[in-house]
Amino acid sequence: DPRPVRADGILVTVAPTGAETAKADCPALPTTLEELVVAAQESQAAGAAMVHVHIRDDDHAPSLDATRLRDTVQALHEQTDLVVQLSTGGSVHDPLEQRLKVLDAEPDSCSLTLGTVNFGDDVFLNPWPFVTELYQLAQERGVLPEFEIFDLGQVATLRRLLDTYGPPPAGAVHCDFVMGVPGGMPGTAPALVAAHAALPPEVTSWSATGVGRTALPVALTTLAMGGHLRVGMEDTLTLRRGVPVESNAQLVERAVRLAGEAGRTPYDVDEARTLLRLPA
Ligand code: KMH
Ligand code: ZN
Repeated sequence: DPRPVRADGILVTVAPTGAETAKADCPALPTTLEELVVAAQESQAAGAAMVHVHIRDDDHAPSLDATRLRDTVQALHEQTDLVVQLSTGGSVHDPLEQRLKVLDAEPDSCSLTLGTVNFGDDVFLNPWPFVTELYQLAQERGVLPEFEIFDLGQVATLRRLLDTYGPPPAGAVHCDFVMGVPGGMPGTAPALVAAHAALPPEVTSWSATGVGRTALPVALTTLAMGGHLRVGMEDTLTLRRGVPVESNAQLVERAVRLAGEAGRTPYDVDEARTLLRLPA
């Protein structure tokens, strides 16, 4: 049976880097391992309990290098207490085979996007056979999948996935709505209400994030609905019009402040592990 978790808590996930922003355009973006560890430590101190990780190579370009991924997971485990989630989405240019190999780095959790979606001028490819292979791999390896939902139809794919392959390894069905991507669902209150209403009953927890200028409306709607929050420079580079984000911790601090006004305080890492049914 799942352990109980505090009802007035909130899971804050930080997504510090992503694959879309160039270091040259945003020097504050953590692209080296050292910068990532500092961002993760500061984010944990500010109230984050999980980190969603994309790594970069020596030229600050997105990478899925196996050794680098392993070293990153190890460094984050040694130097923070955060739940470490590796992105299997990578960048829109990463081949599917390489995205499956991400699990070899033995993260606590991996992202698992439930379908293909236009992504600006590009396509973020997640065909059904890839989704099922990644899901079965996560089940075999005991890695917690975080189901990423970019569009309403992807909720139906979660239904099909659970019906066909059964529940995730430890039973937690954790979803994250990524809203406001050009090509996906808009980052608006009505879109979040509709997507949330369509979730299967097996879902045990959910968070949401809005990219770009939708960050704040999505966060406020999520708090009103009792969901959890993902924030970070992967999704948001300005605090408000004309005010650049200086650090990931700044976005975590804002999320914690808003959650506090809604009567909720951040889960520490032990509580987050309870919520996500990960080993203590
Ligand atoms: N970079 C996007 C193409 C994920 O991390 O799983 C995909 C993405 C989702 O960021
Ligand atoms: Zn990502």
